[in-house]
Amino acid sequence: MSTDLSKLRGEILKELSLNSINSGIYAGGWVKKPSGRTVQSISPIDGKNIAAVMTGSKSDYELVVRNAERAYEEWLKLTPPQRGELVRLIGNELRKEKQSLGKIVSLETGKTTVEGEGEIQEMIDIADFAVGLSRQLHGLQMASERYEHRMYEQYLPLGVIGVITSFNFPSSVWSWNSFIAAVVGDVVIWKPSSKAILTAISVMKIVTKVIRENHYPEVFSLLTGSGSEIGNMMSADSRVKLVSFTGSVKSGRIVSETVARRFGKTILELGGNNGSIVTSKANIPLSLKGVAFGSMATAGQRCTTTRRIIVDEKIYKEFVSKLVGIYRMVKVGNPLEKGVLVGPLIDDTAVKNFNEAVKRATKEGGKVLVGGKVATIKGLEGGFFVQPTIIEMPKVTPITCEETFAPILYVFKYKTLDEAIRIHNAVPQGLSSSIYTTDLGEEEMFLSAKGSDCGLANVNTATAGAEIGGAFGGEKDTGGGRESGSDAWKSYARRQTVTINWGKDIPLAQGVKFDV
Ligand code: UN1
Repeated sequence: MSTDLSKLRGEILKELSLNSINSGIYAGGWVKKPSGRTVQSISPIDGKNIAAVMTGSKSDYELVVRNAERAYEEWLKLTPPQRGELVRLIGNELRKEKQSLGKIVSLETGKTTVEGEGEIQEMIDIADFAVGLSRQLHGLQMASERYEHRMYEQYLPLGVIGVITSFNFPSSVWSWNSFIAAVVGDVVIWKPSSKAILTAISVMKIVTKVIRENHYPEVFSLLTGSGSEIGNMMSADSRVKLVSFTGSVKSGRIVSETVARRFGKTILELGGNNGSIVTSKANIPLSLKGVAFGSMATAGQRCTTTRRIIVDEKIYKEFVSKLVGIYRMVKVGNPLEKGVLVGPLIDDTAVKNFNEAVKRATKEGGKVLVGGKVATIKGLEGGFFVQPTIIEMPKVTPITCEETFAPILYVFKYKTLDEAIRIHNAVPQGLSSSIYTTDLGEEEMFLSAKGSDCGLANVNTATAGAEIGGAFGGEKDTGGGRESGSDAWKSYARRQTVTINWGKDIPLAQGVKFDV
């Protein structure tokens, strides 16, 4: 792939059939003149425009919802395995387009080439998972206490659902929700982040081509626009049965309250503030690699990024100094270049937040061990680069309880595992966690009810980098939602308990008699 950005821009736009101005609304077809603002997609690598998108507002919203409702009627005529067949065809097409889509992800979000392609691989993986699932939407059968009665539960589709995604996983999180929801029988309206809008359009072009060529109902729609405007409309609209939201705790709270007022359903994937405990029994080289990946991959902009490590005082000096060494060596720069592991932050606001967090941590008693400053990359002066940063903290302070979307790692020292777990669980968020140890007792303690309070708990691997096969999500301020694998599909369905009397009388439960 070319690392020359101006050349790459032209290549990508051509490969993905993007124009210099694109429609950001798809409702059974691309809407020619959406009624909202035109926004520029900017590459964080050099701060220059890639292409523009005409986004939607209220009138487009109505069009999209009505189209989705019509598509739902058609979708219900297909069986789950037939719906799975569409997802299979989409997965096949994504395999062919993995590189070109990966490039737009890298250009638009600043991910390294392998991470950009990894994003698309995650879509392919969840497509395969959803296809299998389309033949396994199992319910339970219960033993009835009534004679000649049968009881079971079935999972029925919800209808129209809304999926609001963030810039950092700009297409895979959509697919986690949408492919699973689609096989269950739902239809999906996608509100992507305005910071990764071309990725969403490119994905939709591929997905809708498969739909049209194979004559399936238009079950996927795209609705770009302002987060607060479109997000609020979706959250307040009882036609949208479920809103799956990935984003900040602050916005998630508004979505949650608005949807709850109308008794709708939500799946919330909000902030993470993930910690790793490194014990004196850890395999040090393995732990160093795990922490380095967890804290610096995607320039610290994953919900699952390792933001805190809690290290046993017995190995603290050795471990931290080795980690600082790794941080010094890691190459920051153009994420499309070979050997670069840390690309830019998403925009200048993210850089401001980074600077602010470093300043606050220092004020709260922290000592910067490495990094702490904005990075200037030759030839990419307009890009949003910062130095990967380690800050030693004397205790848990307000800034270490916040999620700053940047490569800042706070380091704490502990004496006992109980203390380590206390520090670990002291933050409001509860997404991912890990422990590095070879000691069975330490590992089991971490995984016990007295251990990690997060939705994801890992042993000898990073907080980041989850596979699609598990249910993904977190506790506390992270919002409690579960997406992706395991039985997370149940969130996209309504459960119905069915009782069938196939006898000739009406025996009543609990021995009640009602003879008329
Ligand atoms: C996110 O940051 O919202 O576990 C999702 C990971 C990725 C997904 C992160 N597979 O790091």
